Amino acid sequence: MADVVNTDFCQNPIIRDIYTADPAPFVYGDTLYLYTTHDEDKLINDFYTMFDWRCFSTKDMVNWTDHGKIFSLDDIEWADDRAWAPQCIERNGKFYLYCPVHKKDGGMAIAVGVSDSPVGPFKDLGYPLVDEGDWNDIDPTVFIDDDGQAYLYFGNPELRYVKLNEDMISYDKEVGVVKIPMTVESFGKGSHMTGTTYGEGPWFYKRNGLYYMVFAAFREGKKDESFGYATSTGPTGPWVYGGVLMDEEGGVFTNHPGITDFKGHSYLFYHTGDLPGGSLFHRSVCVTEFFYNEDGTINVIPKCDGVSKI
Ligand code: FUB
Repeated sequence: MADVVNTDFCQNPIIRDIYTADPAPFVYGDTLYLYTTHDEDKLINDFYTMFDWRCFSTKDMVNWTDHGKIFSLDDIEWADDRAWAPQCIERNGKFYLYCPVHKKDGGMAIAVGVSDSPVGPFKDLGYPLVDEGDWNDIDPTVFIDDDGQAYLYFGNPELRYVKLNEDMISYDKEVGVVKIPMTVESFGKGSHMTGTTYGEGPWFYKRNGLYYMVFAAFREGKKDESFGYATSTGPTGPWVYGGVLMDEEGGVFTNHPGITDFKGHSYLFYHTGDLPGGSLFHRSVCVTEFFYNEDGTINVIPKCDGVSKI
């Protein structure tokens, strides 16, 4: 955990005793819960070595509680690897943690853990929620609109979504998996496989009537991920590219955005290689406060030392 407690400042990286990545904030009541992935110290095959998901919480952005391992590959009988970027949401008193995993029979798919508490324990459905049989099914981001319709967006290199049913553990099979048109107008001209900047790690939310899609981006001529964003007047697009949200500041190949408002402040969570021993496979979660322009646009957000107590 943060080695600075009971002061007025939360120093980045927030979590300092293990490597964490892919931050997913979730505000419930007076508490901000932060779900993360966990980069193991010891690598297998010199690749992402990630077996479980972690949760931390705070009421003031400075004092953090470590809730430990709240869901893991051991809880998902049909998965064997890659406990990757999750997101949690609540509906009707139940908490749903959407998690990409590698299936025992190959390919990536999206699992759902269900719990009565935001800090788990989460119980797997017993089968994947989204399983298209390809490698695109990663990095789920979930959102419930004002009319009650829930959406789960996900994907690398394509952004896709499903309309979740009220139960949050199934989706509208008639609509199916919808592929968002990967155009330069929506995601900017970039160097990822679709020719746009959109890479992975989408983060979907709505603010003041505008829908935001923030994502990890590949810009032309850059080797590491930055963040970009697009906006829309509807939950399913059309998306209009808004520009760069954060430059290639992580110092490692990946980055992953998580955004929330909390007690009157707007926060962007991201990850870097800034802890001692940091690397592409040993990342650490950070946070910065940021501000919206009056028209809803967001200027480029710089990486920072940390945030103040609220
Ligand atoms: O952490 C594993 C993968 O790397 C995530 O799913 C991606 O978003 C990237 O951060």
